Amino acid sequence: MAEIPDRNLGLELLRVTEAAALAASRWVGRGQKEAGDGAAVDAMRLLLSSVEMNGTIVIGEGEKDEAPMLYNGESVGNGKGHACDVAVDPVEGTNLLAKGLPNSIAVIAVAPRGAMWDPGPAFYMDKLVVGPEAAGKVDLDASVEENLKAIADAKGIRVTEVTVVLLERERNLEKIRAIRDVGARIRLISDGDVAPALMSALPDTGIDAVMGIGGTPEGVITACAVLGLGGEMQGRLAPQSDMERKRVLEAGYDLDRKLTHSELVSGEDTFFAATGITQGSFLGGVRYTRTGATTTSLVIRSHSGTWRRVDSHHRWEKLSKISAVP
Ligand code: VTB
Ligand code: MG
Ligand code: MG
Repeated sequence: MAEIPDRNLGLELLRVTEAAALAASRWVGRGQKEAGDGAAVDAMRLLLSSVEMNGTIVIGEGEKDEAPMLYNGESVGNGKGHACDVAVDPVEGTNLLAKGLPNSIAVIAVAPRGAMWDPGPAFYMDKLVVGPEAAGKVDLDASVEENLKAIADAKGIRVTEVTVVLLERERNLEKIRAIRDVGARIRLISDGDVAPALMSALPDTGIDAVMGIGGTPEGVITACAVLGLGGEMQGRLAPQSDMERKRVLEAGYDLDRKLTHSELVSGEDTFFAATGITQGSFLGGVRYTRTGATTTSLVIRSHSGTWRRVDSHHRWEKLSKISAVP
């Protein structure tokens, strides 16, 4: 007899990121990133309380003692069921939100307790993210040229046809130059390297890789998605100040260690959900209609390898009768 299919927690997490995106969408382009972030955090917390899990935030908004802010160590979920680690970024790309620029997303990832690598005081990480075709063929320690060639070979395109996304930062200039030397194409972004990382691991998005130094928490969140999508991510801590370096070393982290996505999140039971806030290239942004709003989301479950794009239609009138969101 066939086994009874188990639950896909990701489908419940989808409601969490949808609520965060709907709340944040009120702040698109209004120049107030804290207000937008705050709205998303509140919505996320509220919806998380309905999810059946015994979760602990391991990647959150930092240890903010005062307001209930999804701080590290906070318990989330209804307390029942399996113990799990939870990583959130209620608004990944608060500057993008404040300026109304593309690709800000609300994102959450859940894995069994202890499965997520703890970024501790490490803010910055050098990253390399590719999709399933190039998985196993790239190496953070190889030259940019070798990696670009490997990606091109794996995808059956020319190296000049490969498109890489990087954060436009001084710290990434050397890599940008190296990519240009090889003749590959670049998309520079001002913020938000999770959305393009998702795109590099999904088919037919026009993005082949994400490279360069971005956030460590975002790196762990990305690893959860990449694991489920069958892509590959590698990272290495890259502190950007003496203070960060000192704190990271004191906390016992190894700056030379190359971390694979399976080290950033171990095991095979990870859930990931993301919803577009501002209009993005893969996930559409929140759009208002006469009766409510629409959202576009991505849900990934690593155990089955299933990923879904979900278009949702929200109706204010009905929602207001059954919950405080939006
Ligand atoms: C990185 C990146 C994020 O913030 O953390 C960046 O991974 C912070 O880098 O996606 P800077 O200090 O150089 O701005 C994001 O862009 C948004 O959280
Ligand atoms: Mg972020
Ligand atoms: Mg954020």
